[in-house]
Amino acid sequence: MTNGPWWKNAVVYQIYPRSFADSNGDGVGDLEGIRQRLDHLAWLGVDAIWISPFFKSPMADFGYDVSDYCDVDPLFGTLDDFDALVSEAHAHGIKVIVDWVPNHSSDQHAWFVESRSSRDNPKRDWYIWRDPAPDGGPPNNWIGAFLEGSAWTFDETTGQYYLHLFLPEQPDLNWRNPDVIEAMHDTLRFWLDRGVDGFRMDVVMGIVKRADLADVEGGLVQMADESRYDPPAVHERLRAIRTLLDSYPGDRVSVGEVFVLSTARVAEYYGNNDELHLSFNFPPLFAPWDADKWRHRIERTETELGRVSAWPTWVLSNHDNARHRTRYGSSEGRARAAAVMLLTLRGTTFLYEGEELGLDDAIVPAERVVDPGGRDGCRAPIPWTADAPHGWNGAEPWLPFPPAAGDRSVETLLADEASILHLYRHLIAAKHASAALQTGDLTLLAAPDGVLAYERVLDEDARTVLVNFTGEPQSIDAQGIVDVSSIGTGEGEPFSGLLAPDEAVILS
Ligand code: TEU
Repeated sequence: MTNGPWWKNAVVYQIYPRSFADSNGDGVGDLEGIRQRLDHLAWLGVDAIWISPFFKSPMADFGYDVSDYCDVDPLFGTLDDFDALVSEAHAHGIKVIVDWVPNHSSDQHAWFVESRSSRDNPKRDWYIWRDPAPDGGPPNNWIGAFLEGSAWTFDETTGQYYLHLFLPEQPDLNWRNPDVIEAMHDTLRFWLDRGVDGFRMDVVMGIVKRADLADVEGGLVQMADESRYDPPAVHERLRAIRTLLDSYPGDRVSVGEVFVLSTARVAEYYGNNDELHLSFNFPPLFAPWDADKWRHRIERTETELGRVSAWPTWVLSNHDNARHRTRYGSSEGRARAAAVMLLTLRGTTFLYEGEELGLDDAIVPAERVVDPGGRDGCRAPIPWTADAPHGWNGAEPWLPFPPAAGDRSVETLLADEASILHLYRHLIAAKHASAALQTGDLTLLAAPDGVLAYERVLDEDARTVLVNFTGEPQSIDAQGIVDVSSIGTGEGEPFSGLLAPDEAVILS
């Protein structure tokens, strides 16, 4: 309804394909499973799906270790399945965003197999190889994510170390090598030519490392610390990627996983409207459920991104962090209030599969732990039906179900008009129906302690949003008709001036 590229007003739904829907009964979700659930996603009202990696992979990092950027792993299906998914998604009015992992490949990728075969192999310089330090140890003090050991692994055959910011099975590509840049651009073209609408770009702020590979401070928090990277060189790579994307018709979008914990720094990666179209902004995701903290995060986002006219994104959960319901004390009331806030903040909304069911993290017993990064809980399978095995017919799913899987299944919540699933649907529809909620300015309003209040305005269209972060009733001086209440009371009536515990409302 409003002008501008589609992604500005979009609600994007992240699918972690292993855990979404399993069509062939092997206990792992697949592309055909996603295709079969498109009607449901269209009913929910999402504009786009972002699918976490489904490319060929030995699965050391469950797909974030890619051994062929231009093929589908047999676990998830085939390229034909992907083409069918894209065309049916488009027929449902749903765009498709795929996950691009440019920082590193799998150690099983043909490029790395060649690179490690000899020091003079033509692909040697496609990865980052260095001699040992004088004491024989790693070339610097960088730490790799997840295992928390050195980011360097020694290769016996050629007597050098290779760099991996993540697992040893995820060697970092050398983005200073023009052949690597060209080969990675080709992988973008491959999916663009197949009709994808954009890319989520994995750890994209780190693709070029500082030239001197010097020691840095900070140990385990290194991932979010740009001192290991070369930001000016990264910006240059991002401008080339933007030019490539913009050369295709139809507003293909990039959303960067810019894992830096300062919104001012995140803003840099939008460039001068010539780098990323969108970037995740993680400081709000890491904020606790606290009205003051959220007010501060919203202020920072408005100011810092506003400075460079960058369009914000909002996300509360993903496949790397405990689900927000769990983080906020496993409270359904808070999960509902958070949904009202998420869908009414100024920017593109990102949902993570299962948050619309109010899922908590699964409790994963030691013998079923599979992720070296400790992220299994938020990756539990989606319960589709009330009765076990919840639509996962066949093999036991690769991870245990989340708590109360039957009560929070799609089937159970669909049948209950008051459920959180229906609330998400109402909220998505409310966003789509209001120009103010889509592109209107956001102004924070005065509110009692524990309450967050803001207004969204575009021309004649205005909405007021009130979020009670406390477990107590709160009175607040605000006028309007209740459009949506997180607890479903008083809708269509004038606002009473009283918010129930954990209640959030949209007033028009
Ligand atoms: O994540 C990168 C990353 O920095 C996060 O894993 C971060 O360390 C974590 O969120 C801390 O809470 C991306 C992917 O999202 C992740 O799944 C991959 O494992 C990783 O890159 C490597 O590809």
